[in-house]
Amino acid sequence: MSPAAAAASFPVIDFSPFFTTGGGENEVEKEEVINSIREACSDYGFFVAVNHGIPAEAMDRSLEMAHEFFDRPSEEKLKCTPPTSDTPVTTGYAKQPDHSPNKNEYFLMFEPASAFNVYPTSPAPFRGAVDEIYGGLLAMARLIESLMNRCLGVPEGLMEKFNDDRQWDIMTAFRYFAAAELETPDKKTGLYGHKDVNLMTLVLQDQVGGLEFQKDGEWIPITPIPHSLVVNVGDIIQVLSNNKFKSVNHKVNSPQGRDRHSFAFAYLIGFEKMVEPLAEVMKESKEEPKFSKFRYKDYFQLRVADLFNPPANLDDAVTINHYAIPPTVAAAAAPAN
Ligand SMILES: O=C(O)CCC(=O)C(=O)O
Repeated sequence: MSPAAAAASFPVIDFSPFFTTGGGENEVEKEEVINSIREACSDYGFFVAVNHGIPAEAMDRSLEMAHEFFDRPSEEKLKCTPPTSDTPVTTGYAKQPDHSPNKNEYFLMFEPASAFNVYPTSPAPFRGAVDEIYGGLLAMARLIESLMNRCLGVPEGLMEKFNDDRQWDIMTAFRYFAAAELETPDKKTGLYGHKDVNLMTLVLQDQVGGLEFQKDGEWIPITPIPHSLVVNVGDIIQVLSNNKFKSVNHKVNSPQGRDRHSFAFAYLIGFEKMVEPLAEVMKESKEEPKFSKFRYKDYFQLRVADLFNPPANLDDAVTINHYAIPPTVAAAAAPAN
């Protein structure tokens, strides 16, 4: 789908002003991008980024490598698991267990320098390709974070300073299995509806489709735009922004006829960080805090437990509302001006 046609269904933001040189005119265009991000993050909780500076060839190469890796026999893929797992999530290859509502297999890694990563030895160019795309996605996440900082009108660099630990960002390559025509609807969930337990997620997807975001109760299919990135707000930005930006429910439907491949980059914060609405955001908007303070690690662990052992009723899964302050209590807790 072309960016212009897609823009009728969901926000598409052109980042080229940040990747081309220009005079004062460029500053005006950059400001327009920032306004579009502000609108998209508050109205939709997501947007699609085009002309974002990650080379198209690097995106194609990483998807191609993921394709080749997942096509290898199971015994070979299963060699790609760490000897022990003392990390917040386990790196390497895994397939969702049969009882899981999620019908996919995946390869997960931390930053390329992490000693916890376990890469396959074949295809040989796999490591170079995924390390390269990791670098591109991280750079883009950092740019978007700095722009969100501006959107929120808080002092320059505040979010970047708060979010200064990069060791646990997670990139996952997914293969979603094609569903057979006659399978029951519960077998057609590539990834069940969820909001992300992070600051934001950046997704690079192939042209198969299946990713959907919810807005006002309706599911919006994100028809793939070649070489675009899908960016969504996660729970932590929702808390830091005191509900100005919304973490968004999304899911992946199992594709028909052929498998779907994607890379999802989860931009996290340090696990020991205490999270609460930024004082500067509340000062700016003169609002009361809408969430109580919590340690990121505690929330992350609750969410990961649900992910690997989903409750029988998925509506019972833990969400960020676990920490929401009911409006009447919030009003009473507000600092006196
Ligand atoms: O693979 C995708 O397109 C989406 C992945 C996703 O929803 C996630 O990582 O939270």
